[in-house]
This record gives sequence, structure tokens and C-alpha cells, in this order.
Amino acid sequence: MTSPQLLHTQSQIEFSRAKRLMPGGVNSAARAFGAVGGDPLVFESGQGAYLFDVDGNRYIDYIGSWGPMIFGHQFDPVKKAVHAAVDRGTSFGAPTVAENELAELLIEAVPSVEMVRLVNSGTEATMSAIRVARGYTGRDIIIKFSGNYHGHVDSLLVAAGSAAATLGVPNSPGVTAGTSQDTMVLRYNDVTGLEAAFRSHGDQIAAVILEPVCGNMGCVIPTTEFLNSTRALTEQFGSVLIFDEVMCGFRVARGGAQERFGITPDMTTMGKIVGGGLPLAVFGGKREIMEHVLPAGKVFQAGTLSGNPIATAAGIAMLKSLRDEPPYEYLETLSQRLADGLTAAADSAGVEHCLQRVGSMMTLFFHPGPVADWDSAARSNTAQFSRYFWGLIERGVYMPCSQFEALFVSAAHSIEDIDHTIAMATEVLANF
Ligand code: KE4
Repeated sequence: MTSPQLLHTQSQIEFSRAKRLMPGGVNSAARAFGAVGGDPLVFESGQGAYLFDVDGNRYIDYIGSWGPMIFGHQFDPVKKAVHAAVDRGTSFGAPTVAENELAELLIEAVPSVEMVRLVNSGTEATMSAIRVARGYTGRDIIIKFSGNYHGHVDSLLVAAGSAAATLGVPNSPGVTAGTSQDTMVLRYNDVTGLEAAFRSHGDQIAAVILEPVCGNMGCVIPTTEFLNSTRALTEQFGSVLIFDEVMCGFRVARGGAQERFGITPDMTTMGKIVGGGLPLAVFGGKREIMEHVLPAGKVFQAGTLSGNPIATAAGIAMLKSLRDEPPYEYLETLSQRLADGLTAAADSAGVEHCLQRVGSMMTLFFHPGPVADWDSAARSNTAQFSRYFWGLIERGVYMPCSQFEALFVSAAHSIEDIDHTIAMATEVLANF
């Protein structure tokens, strides 16, 4: 069946305009369609599980703003909270009750968190967390894992995932040797490599930072042995274990991966869902560590719009909804159905694939599997992924625009949406 052609005229006009105004026409490289070719779509609105582009086309949305939209677009409690907050003023640069409320909701939900500092992006959260870990331990070395993406922090833009991997710049120009010399990059799920690093440098290692469920090289799942070794070795050598739960926090469980897997880190970074789609992120952890943050301690951290009243109102509404009407059982039903359907579609088409999933985040790899680290993820057939992506776009299904990302199911998706997605994927893959 030839793929139906949707009209993209207005998108093309607006995106040509954007390319004259902003580098690559985007304000984040991840949305540039670099890995799949062609130009990004330009969107006008979102409602529930759907996005609507400027040509009036409707898409079932599996990006959800790269994770925040766990309840779908225009989630009513968030919308009402934001409207009410706007009528009280947009920013004060001073303490507010809302910050206390949001902090209490975060601390109640996330096992490792006794104190928090609110910031504006996941990047700011991870940048601050590693500075605190270095200040707290007095050590320099940070261990990260290839294919993990922690935002565009200079010292962590080494062997990074997400758009860095997608666009082939895992070690970005502009990051100096001096900045990255204290960053040690190891292979995800490689216990032997981690043990060797601690044997040789243990007393110089300030922190280990990882995605406890990877989304930025596609969905890659840690082995129990690997997670346990990150906890045991950091404990043994007095290093800080940082779980970067910007993506998986409140996604794979209300208490994040640390609740799901029963491993408690020393610090946690969060973003995306916690801000309900507004610019809000968090770093937090043990009181003993967090009390090193200025002005309680001496590790500098500040931000004009940190704890912003509009963003905190959205975050409070989101976290109260996740607490009072947890969507996780429904998300599991939808996600299992989608995973089974996509797997069956690829099986019947005879396409080499593996589907890896934790809760409502998953990736269909065009790779026989398993995908356990960046080296294996990088061997995926990205040309096939691109054909799959565009085939679905032309059938009104909007998947993440890279093999090295995770898709997200929301509580606004219906069984019908899932079944329609499976039918479209079956059609696309059958014509590979
Ligand atoms: P932000 O600075 O984009 O808010 O967060 C950075 C970040 C930190 N840690 C993890 C685990 C993350 O997934 C991210 C951001 N994720 C990407 C999607 N893979 C955001 C999309 C984008 O960059 O536009």
C-alpha cells in the first residue's frame, strides 16, 4: 500500500522561516529530525494524546514533549493551576509557599530525597548535582556511561546520548580537554569496568552519575548486578551515587527507578514530569549532602527563575495527581499492548528487531538485540528506523525522531489509539 501523503505546506513555510532565525531552525537539537532526514513538523496545539500541526494534521503523540506529558496535553489540573497562578504574578524572585508545597511532594515521593533545590532544566539539575558531589567529597573525578545523556553540561557532554548521539557529536566541539579531563566514561552495564575504575581511582572519584533506566540511547535496562555494583562501590569508596531520573522519574514509578528497583542513591536529579511541561527541574538527596549547597553550605548555586510560581503551580498539580490518581496500572496495560503489537508487526514483517521497555517508556530497536550499552545500540539499523518513522508520520503517528530515544505512552492514550498505532506500524513494516 503506498503511504498516504499528508499535507505539510504550512510546516515547510514556517520551518524555512525558522532556519533563517535559529540555528537549524530549532531551539533544541533533539527535535531537528537530524537522524531521520527531512524537516521537522511545526505544531499548533496538543490535546490529550494528540498533537495538531499547522497544516491541521492530527498525530497520536508518543513523544509527549520528551517525557513530561504523562497525563497527555492540556491536562486539566495543570491547566487550572497555571491559569490561577498567572493571576497572582509570574515571578517574584523570592520565597513562596508553592516552593514549600512542591518540595514536600517531592520528598514524600522519592526515597533518596530529604532536601531539594529547584532549578529550571535537567541540565541545570545535573550540572549542580555534580558540583555538589565534588564540593561534598573534595574529589574531582566523575564517572558517567557512554550513551547516557545528562543535558548539555560541558563536563558530561562526553560520549553523550540523545541528540549528541543522534547527530554524531557525542563529544561536542567547544568542550575543552580541561573541562572533560575529570570525566571518566565507562560502558553501561559493565560491572568489571566499573570495579576496575574504582580499584585504580576510587579515592579520587567524587560521583557516579547514570540513567537508572536509559532513554537516551534508546530504552536500555540496567542489570541488577550493574545497579547493585554502582551502589556498593560508591558506598565502599565514599563517592556519591547520582541517579539521573530526569526522564524516568515519576515515569517508571511514582518514586522513579529507585523505587522500582529498590536501590537508593545519594542524590537524584529530576525534570520533565515534575514541572508538568513548564521549565522546572530538581536536584536533591541526603540532607547531609544537600546542606553543602549555598547558602546553607559553600557550594554555589543560584537562579533567577528557580522555583518560579507558574512552574511550581504546574508541578504541584502534576505530583498531586500522580499521588491521588496514579496512572501506572493503566499505563502498564497500554504499554504492554503497544509493545506486544509492535513486536508482532516487526515479527510478521521479518524485520530484525528487539523491543525494550520499562513501564510506559520503550524503544523498538532495529537490532536483533539485546541492546545493553551504547556499542550495541549504535549497531541498530537507523536507515530502517527512518523509514519506520516517516511511514508512521504519514499515517498520523508521531514517534520520537531518533532510534536513540524512548517513546512515551500517556494516560490520555486509549486502547483504540494503541490498536490504531499497531495497525499503522504493521502496514509500514510490511512494506519495508
Ligand atoms: P533538559 O536540560 O533538556 O531539561 O534535561 C536534560 C536531560 C538530563 N537527563 C536526562 C536523563 C535527560 O533525558 C535529559 C533530556 N532528555 C532529552 C530527550 N532525550 C530532552 C530533549 C531535548 O534535548 O530537546
